Amino acid sequence: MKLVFATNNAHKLREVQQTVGDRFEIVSLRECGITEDIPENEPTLEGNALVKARYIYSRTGLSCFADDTGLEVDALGGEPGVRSARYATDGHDDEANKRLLLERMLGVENRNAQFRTAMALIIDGKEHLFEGVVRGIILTCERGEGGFGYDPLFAPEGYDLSFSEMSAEDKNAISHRGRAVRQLAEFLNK
Ligand code: ITT
Repeated sequence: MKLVFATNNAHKLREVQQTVGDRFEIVSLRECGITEDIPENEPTLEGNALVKARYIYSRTGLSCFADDTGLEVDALGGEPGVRSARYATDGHDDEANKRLLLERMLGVENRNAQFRTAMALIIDGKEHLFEGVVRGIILTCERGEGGFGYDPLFAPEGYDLSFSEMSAEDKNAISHRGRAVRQLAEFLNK
């Protein structure tokens, strides 16, 4: 089964393909000829995921899904949350985002946080929402080389490793996106 995933983020594509296995062929935006940026201006992760999925469905008529992910830090009242990609600048500057997060967390004792993914699926014209959450802590400095985004600064609960220090398989097994995608795959397999 062919499914469009509304992203061009190669890391996300790899993670999702790995999670759903061979039964589903995941197609990126670029592969279906969509090159423009899809606006992500909604106030919630769910809103952004739905807007992206609706956009792709109206453009292609193909079954599709979209995610929006945020890092929600308890001591920052859930920030950067839906603004995670644009935390430090309007662009999409991972290095600046991580720097700003470390700055805001300087001297903060409560380092609890979570990654949350909202995933919207449109199939046969019907909309479905899934959510995946992983709790953890914000580290005091970057650790590891793998992954992407905020991964070097996040250690999942019960592990003494950052997401960047884990293998892709181990991250997928417990991550926000892994959890949301497995729910989506279970739904499609029914
Ligand atoms: P698309 O919108 O093209 O899918 P994106 O990288 O903008 O790609 P999001 O809007 O979902 O993806 O991500 C919001 C921010 O959170 C952005 O800074 C990402 O780098 C970061 N992020 C998303 N998933 C992550 C993960 O699994 N680990 C670490 N950071 C992540």
